[in-house]
Amino acid sequence: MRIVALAGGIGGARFLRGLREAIGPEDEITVIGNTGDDIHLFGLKVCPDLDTVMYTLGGGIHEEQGWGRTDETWSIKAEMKEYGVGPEWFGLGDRDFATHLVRSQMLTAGYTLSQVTEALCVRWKPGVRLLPMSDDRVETHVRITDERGTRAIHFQEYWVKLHAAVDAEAIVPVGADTAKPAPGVLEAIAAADVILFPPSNPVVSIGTILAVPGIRAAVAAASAPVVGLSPIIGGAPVRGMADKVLAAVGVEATAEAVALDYGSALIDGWLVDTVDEAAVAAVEAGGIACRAVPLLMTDVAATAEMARAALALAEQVRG
Ligand code: FO1
Repeated sequence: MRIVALAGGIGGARFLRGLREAIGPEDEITVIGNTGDDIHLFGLKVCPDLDTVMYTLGGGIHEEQGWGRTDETWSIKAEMKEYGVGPEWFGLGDRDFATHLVRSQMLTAGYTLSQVTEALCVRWKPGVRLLPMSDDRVETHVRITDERGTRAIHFQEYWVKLHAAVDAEAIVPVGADTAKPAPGVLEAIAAADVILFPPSNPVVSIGTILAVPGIRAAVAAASAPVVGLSPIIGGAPVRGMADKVLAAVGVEATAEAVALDYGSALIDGWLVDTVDEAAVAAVEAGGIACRAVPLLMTDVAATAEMARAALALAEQVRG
């Protein structure tokens, strides 16, 4: 079975670890990773979501934090601070710096982001084929209004520095409109037996991937069933601040609203948590098959169970 998953950072990566556990040896997973969170810092290209997937599946992730490297040290950052060079609010550790040096060196030498990602994965062996959504530069910006007025800031500044404490007025994946899907992305979608939307952020992760021209249409036209898992449980994001960015696009932070916003033209099935069982009828009324199952990724075994439920629902909607 050929499984394609669209993934953001921490939630997506943890789900993929369960999915990898749930499948058989003959099954293969292609991950289309969000690169809208990418940022250029310290002269380096940082790809938080690709790295979070790669480190999580490759065993190098800082488990509690969910991003960055395990057993990290912070000498480079401290040295940069001595030079007065920031930003201080973004945590790039020494081990992580090495990844970014390799990536940036290869990009400068003319390799594409897809080629660089493949090269980095030679070390990490994530057990999936990890593709960036695009080799072109896309960076999500957030429009806010604060004491300094109305302005657009990079998503990482909004998320990490401001902790999404200010209302997001608009979310713009800058560059997405002219970006092309990376090599292999549309082919993987067309050849898939199942397409999964992990419990990633529907706006700034899955939404950004779908904003790359051609990807949304390819998913909608795919012969494979498309099944998503709700990142919202009991009216709140399981982690992160998805409610803030959902508000910016006028979608309520409920399991049902997120499903209906994707819509039956895009997804065939949707899993909600058991606490949201009451949402099942409304989702099904919107033409999307829906089941309520436990959706808390408490450990790999529980996450694998979620993945099995998603694959089972895909089988059911396939008919
Ligand atoms: N998240 C934070 O909350 N604080 C950080 O300082 C931070 C640094 C960071 C460095 C590398 C990386 O790959 C991820 C990092 N993240 C950090 C996570 C990241 O900001 C977001 O969680 C994702 O972009 C959203 O998916």
